[in-house]
Amino acid sequence: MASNGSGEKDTGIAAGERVAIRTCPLCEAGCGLEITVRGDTVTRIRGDMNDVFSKGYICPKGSTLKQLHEDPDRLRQPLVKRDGKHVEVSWDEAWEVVDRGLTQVINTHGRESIGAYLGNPGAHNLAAMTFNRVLLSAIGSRQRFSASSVDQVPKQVSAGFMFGTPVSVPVPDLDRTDYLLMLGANPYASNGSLATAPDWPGRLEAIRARGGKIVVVDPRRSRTAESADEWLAVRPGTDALLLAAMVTAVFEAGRAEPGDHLAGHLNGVEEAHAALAEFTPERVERAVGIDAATIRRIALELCDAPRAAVYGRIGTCTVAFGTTASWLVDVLNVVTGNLDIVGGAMFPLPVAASPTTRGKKGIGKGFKTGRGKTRVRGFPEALGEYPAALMAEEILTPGPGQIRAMVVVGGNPVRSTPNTSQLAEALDSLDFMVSVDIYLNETSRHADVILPPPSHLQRSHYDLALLNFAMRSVANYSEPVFDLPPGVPDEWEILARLAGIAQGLGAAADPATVDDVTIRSIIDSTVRDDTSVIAGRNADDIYDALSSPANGSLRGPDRILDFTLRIGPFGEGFGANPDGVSVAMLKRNPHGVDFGAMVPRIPEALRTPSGKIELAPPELLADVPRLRASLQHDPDQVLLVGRRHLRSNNSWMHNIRVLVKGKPRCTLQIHPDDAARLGVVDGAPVRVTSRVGSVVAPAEITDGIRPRVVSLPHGWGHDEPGTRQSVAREYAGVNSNVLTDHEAIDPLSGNAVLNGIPVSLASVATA
Ligand SMILES: Nc1nc2c(c(=O)[nH]1)N[C@H]1C(S)=C(S)[C@@H](COP(=O)(O)OP(=O)(O)OC[C@H]3O[C@@H](n4cnc5c(=O)[nH]c(N)nc54)[C@H](O)[C@@H]3O)O[C@H]1N2
Ligand SMILES: Nc1nc2c(c(=O)[nH]1)N[C@H]1C(S)=C(S)[C@@H](COP(=O)(O)OP(=O)(O)OC[C@H]3O[C@@H](n4cnc5c(=O)[nH]c(N)nc54)[C@H](O)[C@@H]3O)O[C@H]1N2
Ligand code: SF4
Ligand SMILES: [Mo]
Repeated sequence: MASNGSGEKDTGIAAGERVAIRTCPLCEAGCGLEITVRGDTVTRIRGDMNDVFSKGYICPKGSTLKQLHEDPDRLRQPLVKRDGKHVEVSWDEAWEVVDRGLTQVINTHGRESIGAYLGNPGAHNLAAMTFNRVLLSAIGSRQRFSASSVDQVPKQVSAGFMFGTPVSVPVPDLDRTDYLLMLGANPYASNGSLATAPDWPGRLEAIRARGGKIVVVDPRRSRTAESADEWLAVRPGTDALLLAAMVTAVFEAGRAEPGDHLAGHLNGVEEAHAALAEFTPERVERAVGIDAATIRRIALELCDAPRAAVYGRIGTCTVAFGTTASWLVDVLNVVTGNLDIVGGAMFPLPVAASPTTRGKKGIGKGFKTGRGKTRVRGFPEALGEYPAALMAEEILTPGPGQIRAMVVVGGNPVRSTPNTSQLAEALDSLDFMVSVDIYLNETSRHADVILPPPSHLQRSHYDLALLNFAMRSVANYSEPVFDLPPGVPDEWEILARLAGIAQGLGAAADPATVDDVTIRSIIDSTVRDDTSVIAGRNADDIYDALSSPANGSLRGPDRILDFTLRIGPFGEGFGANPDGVSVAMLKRNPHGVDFGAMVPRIPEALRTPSGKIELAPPELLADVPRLRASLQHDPDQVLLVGRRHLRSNNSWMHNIRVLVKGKPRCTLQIHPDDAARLGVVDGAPVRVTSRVGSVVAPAEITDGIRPRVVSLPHGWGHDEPGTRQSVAREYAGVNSNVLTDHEAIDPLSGNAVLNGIPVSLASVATA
């Protein structure tokens, strides 16, 4: 039985009940949950008051892990498609079908004909964080795609160029800042992203309560904009121009002062200034839709505030200038003197070993893109992946290397990537497809086999990815709340067995063997790394220390995690620091361990070849002409943007009734002037048409949006035939990614353009 976790004396726990402490895996906030259990039933979920980071905070999604666990539509058994219908089969049968399907495609068309798409829940999932890469290397194809290229790749590319690694992302030090300029983020709905902290709303309110200021740049008056001091209704897709003008305004005012702490650690200040000088506030104001005086004022407020931070997210990433905007966020942080200061934009120090703590301090190999090119149009790779937007053409275009089989792990690209009609057609044309997913949904319905991992409450948890971006150096390990029933594989075992099959080990491939080979190779490379705490140690000794009964006989993700924690900056170091962090130590501290707020990390955190911050990476300077061209625009063009709601989680929590009931949320937000011109009233159906598709959604007339901008949330459209999400079907909504265009891609990162889509509108009544 999984341990009871809490050592606390608890009120309200009845006889026969136990309490389990667990981190919520649903979003990046990583809140601690206190889960009360009777037998095999969850009786209550509330915030863990003793969690070192979240201190009891929880949003409405957190407690629905109970409903998710109990959802009768959640798959418990593998499904195989027979005569066009998915039927339940035994695990052995499913593995036979997978082995036949994958092996045949590999034998006939080669490994490059296997594509893989990894979805967002993998970033919140220890099994996926440790075994997806094992699976990818076992497949051995470069046709790799993920939700990253409909999300944060631009920020990772700009961070890579500037600071040396794709996780060297500065995050706003919310708890100590006096001024926050926030672009394209709505943490009141999202709970924050690439800047991990529970209770963003509370942290934002605290900034204002201590006399600080918050400015929000968003075409919509989001809940976050509403609670801010100032809302700047930017024209979609123009944040890069806005930021360039702010940087220029700082230089023109003679206020560019990166600070003594960065002296000697900066390259390219003058080059950046020169390249951006043409983008004066006056030159950009019409395109951006914010007047020049305001642009100058905000830029100087950033200089004047004792401690300020600039932060950009989805609305700055999923646009045509995603990488440029992400770069300029940090250029602005630097020139206003706010990078790497307490209360500014700082580099987290994650507890588990990470690219910013491994290797030689202060210098590194740096970061490159374009180490491969897509087969069809020669689009460059970024972060070892190709753009998800180009997945369909790689499947549909004949020729050597054409994708003939897909492996999808925890992703719903038929709802989350651009031009989903094209992608659905592409998936239907495959020779074979396997989905590792908990639901039969819009994507997995195309799969020949669906392999369901167990419930989130049946696995261990550590936020290996998202704690790289955390505002405090915290570590929480969660044991499974419920044990797995006999014969049911854990998610890592599914991934490891898939890897074994892809390697040719057959349907009976043993996950334990794959696991052993994996941990041994990680240990081997680390003992050979002379910067590591276990440099020169005997690899077998390290292996034994991890795997022994005295260490809990760890296997799978837990063993890899233990290793990663022990060699990290706060780690136990395999004896070097006996009080340091390990899985065992975290098990003794179920509410987490807190090593404190962020600390200045320049130059130690840098991994650029120069050992300096590169403020003017050549790749970004080369893109300035395209930025200049974007000053030309049609002011009458209607542009579509997205939005999130606190009770949604991308496409996949819509089967939980408590989260979807109430007023329909999949509405088209439209300004009263635009509604009047169209002649539509609130609630009336509006046809939205883009270059690639068309949908009809009900109008929600609101002055909380810029004129000529409309907004539709993504992740809806749950009325496809052959899916098994009965609640979601009742609240189907429409799929906004029918409208987004697979041709619209940020050239520097390959990220899809999901905001600022040119559309036309028509009243359905008059059409
Ligand atoms: N409740 C909930 N929480 C979530 C998620 C969810 O689906 N639901 N998803 C999670 C995931 S995967 C992520 S990546 C994060 C994302 O977290 P956030 O980045 O905070 O995402 P959003 O809430 O979509 O906020 C993006 C904002 O950008 C605005 N916007 C659109 N276009 C532009 C533009 O061109 N410029 C500017 N400046 N703004 C623009 C939109 O109006 C919107 O208000 O949220 C995570 N948390
Ligand atoms: N227009 C528009 N499109 C967007 C966005 C936008 O703002 N606007 N946002 C983008 C962003 S930021 C993101 S991250 C992507 C998300 O893109 P995806 O990751 O492709 O989509 P999700 O909706 O998160 O679907 C996750 C899938 O994983 C399954 N799942 C849930 N938990 C688990 C698990 O533990 N294991 C496994 N194996 N499967 C699981 C769910 O059933 C679902 O099928 O969407 C992107 N798409
Ligand atoms: S904010 Fe995110 S992590 Fe916290 S309870 Fe809600 S969904 Fe879970
Ligand atoms: Mo995301």
